[in-house]
Amino acid sequence: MYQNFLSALPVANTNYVAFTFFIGTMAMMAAAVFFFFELSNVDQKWRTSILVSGLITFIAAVHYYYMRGYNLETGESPVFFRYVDWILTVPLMCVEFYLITKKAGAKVALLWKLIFASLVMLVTGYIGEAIYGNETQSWIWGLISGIAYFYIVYLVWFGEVATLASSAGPAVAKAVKSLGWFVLVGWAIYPVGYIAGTAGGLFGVRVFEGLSMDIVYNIGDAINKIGFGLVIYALAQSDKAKA
Ligand SMILES: *C/C=C(C)/C=C/C=C(C)/C=C/C1=C(C)CCCC1(C)C
Repeated sequence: MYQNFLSALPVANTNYVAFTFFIGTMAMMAAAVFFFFELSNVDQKWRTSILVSGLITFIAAVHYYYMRGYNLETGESPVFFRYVDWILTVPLMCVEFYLITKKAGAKVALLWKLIFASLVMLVTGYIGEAIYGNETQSWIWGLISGIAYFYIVYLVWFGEVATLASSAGPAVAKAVKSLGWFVLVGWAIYPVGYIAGTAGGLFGVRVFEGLSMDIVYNIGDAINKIGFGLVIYALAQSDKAKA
C-alpha cells in the first residue's frame, strides 16, 4: 500500500536526488513569485535589488526543472546545467553587493572584481568536475577555485565591500554582515559537495565519500539563493519602515 503510494509519485521512488531537484524547482519558483510580487511593496531605491533576487531564483527554478529531468533520464549528475545556472546566478549575487553599496560610493570596478573572482571560481570548478572529476588531480582545480572563493570572502568581510557597507548606514551594514555569513558559511557547503563528488577529494584525501554531490549542492542553493534574497528583502523592508 505504502509502496504503491510512493511509486505513484512523479519521481522515481528511490531517486532521492531527483526528488531534491523537484523540491528545489518548487522552492525557487515560489521564491521568484514572492520577490516579483513584492517589487511594488518596497521603496523605489530597492526595486532593482529585489528584481535581481527574483531573477536569481527564477533562473534557478528553470535550471532545476531541467536538471531533474536530466537526472531522471540519465541517472547522472547534471554538471553542465549546474554550472550554467551558477555562471548566471553567482555574478548576479555579486551585482547585489554592488547595488546595495552603490549609494556609499561603490565603483563599477568593484563589481568587475567580484564577477571576475566568481568566474575564476566557477570555471576552475567546472574543469575539475567535468574534465578531471574521475582523476586525483581534481583537487588542484578545487584549490584554485577555493582561492578565488576566499578572495570574495575577503572582499566582503575585510575589503572594499565591508568598508563601503560600514559607511552606508546601519541598515546596509547589517545586511552586508548577514550576506557575509552566507558567503562564508553558506557558500562553504559547495566545496563539501565537490570533495564528495570528485576523485581528488581534499588534497587527494577522500572525505565525505558517502554524500551525494547533487544533494549537497541542492541544499546549498536553497539556502543561498533564497536566503540571500530574503536578507535583501528584509533590508528593503527595514529601510521603508524608517522612512
Ligand atoms: C546559487 C549558486 C551559488 C551561490 C553557488 C556557489 C558556488 C560556489 C561557492 C562554489 C565553490 C567551489 C569551490 C570553492 C571549490 C570547489 C569547486 C566549487 C566550484 C564547488
